[in-house]
Amino acid sequence: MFTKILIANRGEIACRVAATARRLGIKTVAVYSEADANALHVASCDEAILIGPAPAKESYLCGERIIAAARETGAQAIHPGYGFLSENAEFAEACVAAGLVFIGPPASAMRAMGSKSAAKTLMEQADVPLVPGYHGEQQDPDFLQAQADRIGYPVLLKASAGGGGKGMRVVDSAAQFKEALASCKREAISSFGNDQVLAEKYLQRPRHIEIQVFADTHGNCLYLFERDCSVQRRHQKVLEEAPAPNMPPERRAAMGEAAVAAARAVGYVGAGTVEFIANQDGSFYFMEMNTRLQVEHPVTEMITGTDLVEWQLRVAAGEPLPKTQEQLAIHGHAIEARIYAENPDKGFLPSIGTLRHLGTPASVMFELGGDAKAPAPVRIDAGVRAGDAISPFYDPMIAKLIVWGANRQQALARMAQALSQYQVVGLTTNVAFLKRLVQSTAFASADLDTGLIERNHDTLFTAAHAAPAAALALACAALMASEQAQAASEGRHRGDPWSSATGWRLNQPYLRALSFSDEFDYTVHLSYRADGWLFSMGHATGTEGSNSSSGSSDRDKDKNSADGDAPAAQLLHLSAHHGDDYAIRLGEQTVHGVVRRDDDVLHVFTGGAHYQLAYHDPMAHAGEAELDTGRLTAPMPGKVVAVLAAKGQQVKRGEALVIMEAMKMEHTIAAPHDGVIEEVLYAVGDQVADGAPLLAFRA
Ligand code: MV4
Repeated sequence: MFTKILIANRGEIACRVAATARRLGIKTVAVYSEADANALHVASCDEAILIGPAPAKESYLCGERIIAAARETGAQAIHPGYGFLSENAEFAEACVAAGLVFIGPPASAMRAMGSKSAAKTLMEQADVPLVPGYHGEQQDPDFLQAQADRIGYPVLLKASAGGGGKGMRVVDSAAQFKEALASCKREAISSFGNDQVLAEKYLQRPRHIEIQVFADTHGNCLYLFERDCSVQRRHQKVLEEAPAPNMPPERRAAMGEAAVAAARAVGYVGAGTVEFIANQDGSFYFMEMNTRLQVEHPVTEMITGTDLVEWQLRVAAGEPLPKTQEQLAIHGHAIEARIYAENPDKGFLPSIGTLRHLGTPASVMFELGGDAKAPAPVRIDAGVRAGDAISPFYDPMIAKLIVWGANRQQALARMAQALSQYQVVGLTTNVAFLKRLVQSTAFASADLDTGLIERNHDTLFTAAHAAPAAALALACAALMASEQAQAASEGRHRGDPWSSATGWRLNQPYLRALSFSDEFDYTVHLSYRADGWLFSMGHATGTEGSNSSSGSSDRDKDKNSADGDAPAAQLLHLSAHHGDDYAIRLGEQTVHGVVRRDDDVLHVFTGGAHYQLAYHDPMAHAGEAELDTGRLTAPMPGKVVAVLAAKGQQVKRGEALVIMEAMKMEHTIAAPHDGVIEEVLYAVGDQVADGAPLLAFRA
């Protein structure tokens, strides 16, 4: 076995490989770009070598620098992870030429699977089932049209050198063929520099089922069953699971044996995946082979109790496969969700920025040694931690969340629960989208095919909902707690309306209006009581499009109201809090949640949902404008909603005195400097004209 390996990758897969190496007592060398100097994968390895600037072309794709780093550090082998150089035959050869072991298949096997049409010819000879079609050299348009007519429409044209869905055209009828062929060839030449195409029968609702295979250098080759990766969007996998739902044992064996035949046909060694597309009736056809360890390998590890990176290292070191086909069995069900920094409501646009806060369900990094009988229910493979940035240079994946259950139903429930416990502040993520997806009828009932997301678009991409009272109450509780803590630390007691230790000394109820917004505007009124706060919420009002708050009609208000009619006031009581964890009572409800403040935004995680409530702090804004002028007048015509000061009271500079509501916004009038209130000129509920003096104040 090796004593030191270099990991030619970054992010979660570099950390994943390092974890197994560490367990096996193998030293690790990380390589990193300038953007990754403080990355988790660098910290996960024993040594680290800087290989270049942030762009992957100048660092992670720079084979020469990586090989030099391996030689410099005395590493004996290079693990390429996935992506980057993992399927680059020249790099694999260069490693060998430099006296290093490439932890992956021989270059010849990568090349044999590199061209779609050449691979199909090999597969045909090995009796691996192929979609009815034509994958030969002849490219004359009339000849290809005759082939398409023979196959029968709809026909799918694919660029021979393509992959990942690029350079594909569906042809519905003979009349459309020539035009589609020309367009497919144009895309093929511009994307891959090669305009050869192949034609196949187009399958209407296919499933993507792939088989994990493993081969060693002693002539052994086996399969570790299948993964169903049908849930994709634009050829990006979103959810992966193992085993495939509704797979009869005979078909599993037939697909496994076909995959092993495919691997043997190209002299495969190491971890590989043979992709099939399957019809709903179960018939399956070879698509392509991925000559690397795949992103979704953990679901296979969980159901088979194996560590596939350990297998890769053993095979690369010349050892035989650790198990035989007969020793492998499926135990339970595993599902993986890819957690991405992206915005599902904006076409899955990557979200770049810093992970300000990361809360995760209890989990392990991966199965140590692999106890097949008792896998951890939740595994997280992550390459970033709180404080790290998601940069525009690399894939914006935050983590892979993998759950195991005794059966699919249990795995599904655990996935929904784990997603509910995944809390990210600082970046937009697909967590809520994933949760809707795993809870959708289509996914829950295993009605899987590659069109699942598009077909269920309306339920998966839902219109924004107004935050419930409980979320706003948590936000208020957090604000109160933090203001109180701040007052206590500053030794302020008097004149601090939030210091409930002293309570409000006057004979009038102490009222405060707080405003928040997300896609909606919220106003919460709190009035101080000995046993808590009386909490009442106005209507939530939409702020977008036809729900614009300015001029919104009563009908609009009803439509967007959080709870129908404005709910009656309820007693809000902060029961306990530990850090960001809050327990409150709101009326009869007991509510628990996490509230993280990120500048002006309160992130409230409760009931499995994430609310991002911008808090419009009156002290931060309204007060400032008044400070200079010293005016204590109404900034515009409106209504007094709170009077926070009383005649004769001494107040400090910046202290809120009166809150007005005008144009659906709250305006706080604050003390321009320390002084005494001589007279309060208006009461709660009074209408005030623009410019009217509100208080008489003496410095
Ligand atoms: C197909 C197909 C239907 N019929 N071939 C897309 C990427 C490439 N690897 C193969 N792909 C497909 N080939 C025939 N004859 C449908 C797809 C396809 C697909 C396949 C797997 C996973 C997701 C997909 C999404 C759209 C289309």
